[in-house]
Amino acid sequence: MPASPRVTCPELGQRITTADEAAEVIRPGDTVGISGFTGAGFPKAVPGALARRMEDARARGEEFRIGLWSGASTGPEVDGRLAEVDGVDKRLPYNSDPVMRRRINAGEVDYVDAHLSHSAQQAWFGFYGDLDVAVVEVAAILPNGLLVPGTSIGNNKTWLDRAEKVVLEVNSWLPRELEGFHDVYYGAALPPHRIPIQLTHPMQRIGDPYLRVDPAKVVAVVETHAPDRNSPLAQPDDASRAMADQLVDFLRHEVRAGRLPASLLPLQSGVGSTANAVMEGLLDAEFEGLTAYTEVIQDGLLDLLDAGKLTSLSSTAFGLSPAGQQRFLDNVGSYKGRILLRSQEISNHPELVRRLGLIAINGMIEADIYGNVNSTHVMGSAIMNGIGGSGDFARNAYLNFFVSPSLAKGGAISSIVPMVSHVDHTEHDVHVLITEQGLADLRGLSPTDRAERVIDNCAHPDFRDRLHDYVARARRARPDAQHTPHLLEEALSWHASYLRDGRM
Ligand code: 0RQ
Repeated sequence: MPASPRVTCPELGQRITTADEAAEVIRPGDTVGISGFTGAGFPKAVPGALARRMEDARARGEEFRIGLWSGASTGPEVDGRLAEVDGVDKRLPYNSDPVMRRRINAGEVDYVDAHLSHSAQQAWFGFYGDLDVAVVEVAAILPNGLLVPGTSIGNNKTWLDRAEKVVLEVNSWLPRELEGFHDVYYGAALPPHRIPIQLTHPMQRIGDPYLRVDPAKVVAVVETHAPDRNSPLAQPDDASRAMADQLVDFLRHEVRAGRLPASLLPLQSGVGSTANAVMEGLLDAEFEGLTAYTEVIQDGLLDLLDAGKLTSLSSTAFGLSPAGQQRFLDNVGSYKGRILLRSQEISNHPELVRRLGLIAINGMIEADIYGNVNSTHVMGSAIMNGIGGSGDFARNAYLNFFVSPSLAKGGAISSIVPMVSHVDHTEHDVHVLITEQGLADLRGLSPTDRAERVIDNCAHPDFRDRLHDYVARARRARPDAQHTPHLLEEALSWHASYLRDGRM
């Protein structure tokens, strides 16, 4: 008799234990690699048990902090809870939890904000040091010890391979039908032994449906029954609808010009309400037979799939609202064969993004008049989330878009500035900027032509004159430096003035 319907491997069935006992495996100073990507597939029980141990240690006057690695963002039960008890000294490669964000911005947690496609390989290269424990959520353990992954794969393969000890959480809330939704690539090698990744279509299978683990490393198996915690998405507003319209019109224009096929190219859509609304804009458009090669499945993509506009979609994780999650769970069988989850080193792989020729659509905090984009830092210093996959996709896409309302903070500040306060995507990488005001196609333009177009098409009218005046004065100031004219002191004081005026 198996120990549990979800744990049918006799050897691993013997390691079933409680979350509290499993958490004992983690020692102060350890580095722990957990599953989880955009609120999907994070371990539900062991992090809470670990946080309780940390609190007990603190009550005894002892320090108990760990290094925490994940796929991307997790849920409040992980990042929020561990940050509450001040249990993390180093976090990588992505966070969007507000409590963890506060600790990072207070200088209490070291945050390594890395490209999501880099995290697995850099762990393999040894850039981050050793991994002591992996805590990975799965949907089931098969009789032969293979693992049925859950609602995200993220870095799970790498953490399972690299960690000295492994704790598995088997979550019976996850539909058992998830078996068959995954493609885990096991062909990766380190330079100089790398070979091309033979993927030429978004839905092509190049790996196994299962994760592998050395059973000798599995020190505990914990059974849970708990939902993913995905956040509700803001309803599309007039601004996001206007941005969606801009995007759809532009795609139409590109098809007419013969630069895109009628069914477009595989779509990648970033996180956030704006990026989601833009996807929803495709629902009413004429494009059919769409595909997606992305890292997060937000509701907008599920809508396109349900409407038959999108034929299939490859990702590394779900990132659905509670309503979207319920829709997926209610119809899970109908999505099999149309949704494929991969490791994030494959979903975000530069080689594959370039080969497939993606259309990448991501949110931004601000852009400057020359086309540099800041996706991560508010006023140059405070981290919002992280670069995530935006660099993996944008830099290598066939065509990339960055979208944002033209104003932020209730209209007090402009998202189009003379010089971004932090650069994530350089002017060399950025193709098209979209705000509710309009769209600036920057392809093939010199910096000064870009400046005119960004100001006229994307900046809010309240800021246009000021930005034009900036460029004109910068041009006059340095006749010998006309390529990318700037007034350096003034460029920097643009943001400083927001802080001085108390607008931020
Ligand atoms: O902060 O809630 O404290 O007011 O930034 O802004 O308008 O809600 O926008 O949800 O679309 O997110 C870039 C953050 C946009 C997101 C970003 C403040 C604003 C608010 C959020 P408050 P909105 P969205 C693949 C792709 C990087 C990762 C990525 C992101 C908050 O898209 O994290 O692309 N991208 N990954 O007030 C000051 C400005 C501002 C500003 C916005 N100009 N100045 N604050 N804000 N503009 C997915 C993954 O990688 C997992």
